[in-house]
Amino acid sequence: TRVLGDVVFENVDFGYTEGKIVLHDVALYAKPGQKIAFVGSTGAGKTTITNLINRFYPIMDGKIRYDGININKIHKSDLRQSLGIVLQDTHLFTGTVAENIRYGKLDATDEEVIKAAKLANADGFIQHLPEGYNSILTGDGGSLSQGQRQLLAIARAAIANPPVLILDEATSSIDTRTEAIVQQGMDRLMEGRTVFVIAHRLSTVKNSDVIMVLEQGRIIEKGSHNDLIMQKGKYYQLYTG
Ligand code: TTP
Ligand code: MG
Repeated sequence: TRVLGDVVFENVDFGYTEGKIVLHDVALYAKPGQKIAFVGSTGAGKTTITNLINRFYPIMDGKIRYDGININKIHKSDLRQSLGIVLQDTHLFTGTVAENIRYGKLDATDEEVIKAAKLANADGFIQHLPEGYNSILTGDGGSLSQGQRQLLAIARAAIANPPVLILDEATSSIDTRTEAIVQQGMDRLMEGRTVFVIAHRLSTVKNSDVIMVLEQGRIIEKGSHNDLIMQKGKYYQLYTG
């Protein structure tokens, strides 16, 4: 059974090693379909929170629940099916474009592969490759641009159709036209899912339902863009910076 996408953290404490706590008393409530953005300086704990949503590590104190169920009681395969991840650097393997997309759902049909690629805005560039969907990519995807690799990552996440999505936005600059294409694919991917995004683009942050500002492992502010601007705290400083 897949989760619906209701995710809760209650008073979560966590450290990678005994005696060094990196997240303190983190509380978080995401309703199905909500978009939650994490912002904060380097080392604040953004990636660590997404690691815990993935249950990559056991927490030290507190509770994490999916649809009210303790994360530790959810079957590993159910959790894996419920979560999609799009990271800054997509791992592509040596194989065809179709195989690289199908990695998100191994039994997907050709039609599903094309549908996911279209949703991701990847279909256009794929059609222009010499062998289309059968073109062979090398392991590092070296023959593709960074933007094209991102579009394949979006297609790969879309084909799995997960209720919960974790995004780590790229910081590196791609040209404006490509960025708009990637953004449109991302927007379509996020539609109807609970999304946790480590946000670097201001447009993403502004459009999130809840923005969580992290500092040294603590959530120091949370609210909508307008709430936080009115509050004139850390977010306001970052935004007007
Ligand atoms: P992160 O969670 O990696 O901080 P961040 O994602 O906010 O930073 P960045 O913007 O640079 O990506 O780190 C929080 C703390 O945890 C920091 O002290 C480093 C430490 N840490 C580990 O010890 N092991 C790990 O695997 C990770 C990811 C972080
Ligand atoms: Mg990080």
